[in-house]
Amino acid sequence: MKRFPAIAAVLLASLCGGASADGVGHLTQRLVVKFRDPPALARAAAARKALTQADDVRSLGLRKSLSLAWIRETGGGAVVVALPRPMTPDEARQAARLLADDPAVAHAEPDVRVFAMQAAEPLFASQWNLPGPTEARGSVGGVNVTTVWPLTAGQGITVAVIDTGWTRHDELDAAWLPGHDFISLDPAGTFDTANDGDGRDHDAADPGDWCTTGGVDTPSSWHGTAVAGIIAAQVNGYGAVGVAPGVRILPVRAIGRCGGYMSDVIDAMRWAAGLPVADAPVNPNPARVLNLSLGSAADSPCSVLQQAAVDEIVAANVMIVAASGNEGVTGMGAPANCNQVVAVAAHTRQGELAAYSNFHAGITLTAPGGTGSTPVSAILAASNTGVTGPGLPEAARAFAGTSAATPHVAAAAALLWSLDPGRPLAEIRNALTGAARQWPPNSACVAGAAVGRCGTGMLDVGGAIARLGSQVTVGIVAPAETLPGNAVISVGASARSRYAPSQLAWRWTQTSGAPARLEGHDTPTVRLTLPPHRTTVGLRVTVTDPVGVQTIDETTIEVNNPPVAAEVAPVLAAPGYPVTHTIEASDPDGDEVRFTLLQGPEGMTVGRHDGRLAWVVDRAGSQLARVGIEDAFGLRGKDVVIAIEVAEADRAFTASPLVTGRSGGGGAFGWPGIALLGVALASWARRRR
Ligand SMILES: [Ca+2]
Ligand SMILES: [Ca+2]
Ligand SMILES: [Ca+2]
Ligand SMILES: [Ca+2]
Repeated sequence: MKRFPAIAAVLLASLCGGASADGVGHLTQRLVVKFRDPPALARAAAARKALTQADDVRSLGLRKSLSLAWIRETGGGAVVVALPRPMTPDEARQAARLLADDPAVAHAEPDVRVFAMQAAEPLFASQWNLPGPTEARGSVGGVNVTTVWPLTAGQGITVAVIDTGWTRHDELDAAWLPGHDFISLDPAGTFDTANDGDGRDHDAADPGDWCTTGGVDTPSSWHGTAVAGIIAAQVNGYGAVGVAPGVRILPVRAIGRCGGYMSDVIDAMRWAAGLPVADAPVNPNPARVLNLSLGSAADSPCSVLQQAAVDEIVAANVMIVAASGNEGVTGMGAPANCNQVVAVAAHTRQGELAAYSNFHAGITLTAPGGTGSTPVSAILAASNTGVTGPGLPEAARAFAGTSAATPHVAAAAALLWSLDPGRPLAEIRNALTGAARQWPPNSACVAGAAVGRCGTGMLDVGGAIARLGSQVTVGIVAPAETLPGNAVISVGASARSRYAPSQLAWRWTQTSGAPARLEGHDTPTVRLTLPPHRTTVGLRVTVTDPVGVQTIDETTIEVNNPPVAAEVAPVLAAPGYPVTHTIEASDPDGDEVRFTLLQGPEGMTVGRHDGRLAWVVDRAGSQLARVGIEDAFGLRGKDVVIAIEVAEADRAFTASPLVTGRSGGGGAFGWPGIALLGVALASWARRRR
């Protein structure tokens, strides 16, 4: 058995003080509520709008027996609302659901607290291993986890660190669970390896693992503390931050002075996963992920007993993540070389395979192990000042090796599981391997001795979360009815995502039709000034979440102006004579106008395409005709109503013999200069019979 020593050296200034772990950090006292706004409100003056919204919020609160107060309007036209007290994420979600049930509410969700870890953690700026390569201060080798934190920090998941045990540390005291010490007696009946004066016991505290070989002392490594720190260093305004600062750490001690025994490691693994171990009590906090930053020599195989334990643990849906080893050779010891173990090799800040890292066809992926002894190239990890026994907690030390790479992967698995604890191990593993980024072209993994022996790529936590399936769905709420040209409308979309709407990137674009004017194209609600004439405006919204998962929705808005008829003067007629009258109507879009007779004297017809009314007048008196007009696309205009005055037969007229008329100004017989029938015509008509 051989322990991987931490390549630790430069002591960072011990950063004292700082806040304690922020136990109420995830509470929120706010919701974001989107009302089904009457459109008029959108155009109301700001002050009036605020009053109206405040009233809406108050009455909503009364309806739901929840004291609510208006805070402000969001860019997207939603309203930020204060709750009566701080609520846990679950409570806030329940409150949001309650409000969303109200008919006046289109959407409601908790205003999730977002943490600026960069600002809070003094050493964050040196943690090149955490941001993604395209982020500010990002490095080629970064694991791209900072974008994941607004979503989850790993809450609810336990990671077992099977290592040298725990030490008291401000970064970890809130994360440590009660573990177990599995280091048994040495063959001679001594406690040289255990170094705590006894064999297996319930206390996994790390008494120091200094090792004397050939008369030379290697100082204690505080290896378990460092590995746990890489996973779970807290957001507490002190020191650094871990990959998954919300997870709990189960410290299981299996490595002591100068190493440990594989039999102890196997028992520690079984116990950590919740499987029975003969001389240990049942583990009340089984881990979902086992971190093994340890292993046997690169040429030693996975033993039968070890593989059996691995199989049993994996069958329990627990992931085992193990280091490939630091011998810089082609090969890999146990447990990394056991089937079904996630084997991790180390890459550098630049994405090179680290010179010390073992590489092998069985490697699953690489993660930042760093190099050297300064934070510029190594990984910052929690430590202790003690040279032999424990001294004072030390904020962080530079740490490098496959021991540093492995906990990045274990923490990433915990983050993925925290979002969906029911996921089978294979899906979590596939997400991690599938999303791994390619190494740069000069890496030995791409062009060198290690081709095909570095796994699928470099760990990318954000990508892995995206791989687990797009969680963004978006639906546009657009008016279904046809709208007139130049209308100003708002089109909204609501997104369902693990992220709050304010954390999503919105982009509205027009995909077809005559150009409309878009305002607020990067908010959930876009304001459109429609083009003047008939067209179909294609509209697309693209929503991107912080890890790059993107989804779109599209809609079309029909713009069409109805035909308009000229004003129609009363039509004068005389009984017994054929009459025609043409309705003048036009369409602002230049569309053909179609006419339909809706109501009129018996026998009246209207030309479908020319609007020509024709009928034979049968009796005197006032009558009414109603003609519907629509354009070629079926858009109806205002009905044309025609008053018909039929005079007595013997009444004298002085007019043209033609009994025709045109409504509106274009006709020859416009009202009041109307002269429709004449005596001459009447006589002529009678003669023809
Ligand atoms: Ca002991
Ligand atoms: Ca002990
Ligand atoms: Ca910290
Ligand atoms: Ca039209």
